[in-house]
Amino acid sequence: MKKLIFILSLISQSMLAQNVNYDEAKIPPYTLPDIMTGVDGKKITTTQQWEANRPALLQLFTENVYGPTPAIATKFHSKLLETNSNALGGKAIRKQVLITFDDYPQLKGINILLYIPKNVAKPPVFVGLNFEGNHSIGDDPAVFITQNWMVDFQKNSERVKDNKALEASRGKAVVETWAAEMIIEKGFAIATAYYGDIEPDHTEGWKSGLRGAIGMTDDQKWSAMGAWAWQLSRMMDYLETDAHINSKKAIVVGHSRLGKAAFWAAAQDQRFAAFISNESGEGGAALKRRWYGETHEIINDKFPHWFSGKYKTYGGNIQSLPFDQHQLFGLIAPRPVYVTSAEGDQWADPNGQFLSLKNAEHVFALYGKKGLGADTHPSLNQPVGSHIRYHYRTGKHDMNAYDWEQYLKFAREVVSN
Ligand code: GTR
Repeated sequence: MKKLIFILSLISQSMLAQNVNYDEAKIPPYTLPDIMTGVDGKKITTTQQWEANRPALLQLFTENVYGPTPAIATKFHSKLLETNSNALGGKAIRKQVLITFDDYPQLKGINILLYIPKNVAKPPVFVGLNFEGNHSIGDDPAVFITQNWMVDFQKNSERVKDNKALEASRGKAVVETWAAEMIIEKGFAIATAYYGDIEPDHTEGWKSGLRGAIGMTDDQKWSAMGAWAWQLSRMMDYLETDAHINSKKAIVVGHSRLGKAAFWAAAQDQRFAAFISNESGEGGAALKRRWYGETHEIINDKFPHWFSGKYKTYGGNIQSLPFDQHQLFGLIAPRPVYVTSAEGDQWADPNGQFLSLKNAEHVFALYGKKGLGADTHPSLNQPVGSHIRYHYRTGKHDMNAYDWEQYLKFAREVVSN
């Protein structure tokens, strides 16, 4: 009988999970794993104990979500392909740097576009991947147009044809905004690269991307998210060599799926000084156990290449996941974190993103860092918190100028500490 009830509850859980819920009152009760209990089951009360727990917790996410990052033994080279000291109306230095890998000539490399403010010595930098190519983030005519495979996000054949970007797509990114002028004006640099440089974002993309190049034959062992996070760390390797940049103040930022990738990069790579999650949602900032918006089942069904095989085994039984996303924030502590949601993006579960960061407060508190200063989800356009911050803005699923205004305020505090 007990077994039957258990099976029935699994079936009903998995039926729920295929549907999308937008009603807070319908969310079945759930219990989050206690963030202050280590993977070994022992209570954590000190920073030393938290840090001792860190590798095992990282390993839990590695094994269950992204797959282990393979040891990629190859030499990287960075080459300055183009530079100009009068970019963005004379306010910035532009650099286009290509990182190549000795053993994988089939990968065209990572093309980093940098804008560096001229009036600041060694400025801090925002690092992030973009969806539609470096040339799409602004109308700068000198930025190279990516030749790599691209998702036709806009369904506009004048901009992207046969999954290749055309000149007409210059400055026409609609998926996210990179407010380059505003960022430069405030004394920050930008380093961005196209995520398709490392793996084309489709189910077979792994074959022609990094995973295929290093000889992987099982696409479920490591994941596209793992590969894109790896790309961010290679960008960081480059930044450490660039005398124009303060790589100790590198803030990794990402929107949506690229927010999910940036989250994993920030958790693994402690060289990133802070993390900004722009509407990263399911598989990103949002709590996995909440049945609201996109579900575990839907994301893995639609994007089977984003996460590793083990992750999929939790389909229909998400309560058995040995962690939840608040613990991924714990892995970033004590570094500052900013999480955002939008009214028009219920798919990403705004309250689930808020609660996830909220439930990580205990770890930040160990380091004497203040929490969000709010127990419940804030109203529209009312950012809360300081060292860890959250906002819920009007508008749709996007990274827009309002977001950047807030990020710049946050970043100023990050760099002054
Ligand atoms: C959606 C996906 C989300 C989010 C988004 C995006 O289709 O369901 O998880 O990642 O794409 O990247 O814009």
